[in-house]
Amino acid sequence: MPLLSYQTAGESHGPALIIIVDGLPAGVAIDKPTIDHELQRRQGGYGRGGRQKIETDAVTFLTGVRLGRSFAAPITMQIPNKDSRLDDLAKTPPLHQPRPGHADLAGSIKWLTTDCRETLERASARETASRVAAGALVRSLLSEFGIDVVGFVRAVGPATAVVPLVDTPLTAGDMLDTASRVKQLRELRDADDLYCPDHAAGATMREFVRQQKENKDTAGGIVECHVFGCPVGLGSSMNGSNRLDGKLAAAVMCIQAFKGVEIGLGFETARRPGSKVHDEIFFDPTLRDSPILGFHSGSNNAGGLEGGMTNGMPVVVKGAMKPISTLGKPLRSVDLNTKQETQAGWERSDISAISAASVVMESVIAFEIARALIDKFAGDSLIEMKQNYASYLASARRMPLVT
Ligand code: EPS
Repeated sequence: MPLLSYQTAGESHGPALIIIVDGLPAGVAIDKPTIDHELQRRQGGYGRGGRQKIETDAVTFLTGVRLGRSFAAPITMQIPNKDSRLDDLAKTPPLHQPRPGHADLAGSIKWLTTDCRETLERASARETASRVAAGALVRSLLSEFGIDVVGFVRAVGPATAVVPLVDTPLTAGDMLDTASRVKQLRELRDADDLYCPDHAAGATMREFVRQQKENKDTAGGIVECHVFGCPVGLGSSMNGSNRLDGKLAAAVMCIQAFKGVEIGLGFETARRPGSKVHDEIFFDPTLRDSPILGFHSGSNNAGGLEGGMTNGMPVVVKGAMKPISTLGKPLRSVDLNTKQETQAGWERSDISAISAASVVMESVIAFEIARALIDKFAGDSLIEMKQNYASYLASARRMPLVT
């Protein structure tokens, strides 16, 4: 049985983006409206450039779906590019002036060409539409196990959002009903065109982005993602490569323009004494039948991950996105043909894509969690996975087990 994986293909200005997802068990509902909705969210947000006015991203399924469900075959999705012009040299000319911060210089040298176009077509954040499609596809598997993922913009420029719904530690009782919390968080986020649930902070963020536009500059920011409902024990501490925190960090760091990732309290853990970092453990017998099996904690500094495994608390991941590297007032660079000082090339771009980045991060995290879920409860079909899940929880509740 293959582990869950995905592969993307397609250039920013080629005919289409292609996504192949392999390893989804049989019987998972294919929710095209959710996938298309997430693609549209990725296209939105304050500070986006002209490309998003051209495209209306939506998937077409080419393989692996029958009567609205998976049947364990590889699933191929296609997203057409309306702005397709890869071979049109008049509209898509060679670019010889690498943009500082972009893949242009390293890629051109790596692939032995002075035309940065070939690197940038694939390095472009247009590719993130594919990752959003892959992540949105597996959300219907996660929802079968009561797992939900929600991402939002935490900080831009001088503003940092205050979000009591996730900043206040969840009580044991809260852990039983995270659905209403997720719903409220989504509503607050979706009411803001920067995808920030704290609307006062969102207004300051917008003003910062607007100023960058005026200055012909760009903005980055911090995005945050919470995963509710993970059972205890996804991931493993047996080998570094099986640790879920490492996999999540890799997935986030692989997003275009991301420069940092934190889990839970992250870098702040390094500054505090142990007693102010580690989450104490309590047991409440009335919660024994819940997915957290009765164990809970008054804080979540670990961000739901200890020893590379989920511990039942929400998984919390933050990612730092640098400012977009195509500047309206270009930085200095060197012409790859003449080696003379020049200005960096200019391509149509965004002032800020931080809102889109929150959707992309949510998607890659959803995919990693789905992969870990399939690793733990492996089955060829959803029915088998659910039986394995129920049997695991039943055994965990019966502990200490007599063998
Ligand atoms: C993007 C598509 C790109 C850029 C942007 C994000 O489209 P185009 O190059 O045709 O304008 O707008 O990509 C970058 C910022 C980048 O550095 O590549 C998208 O769909 O998200």
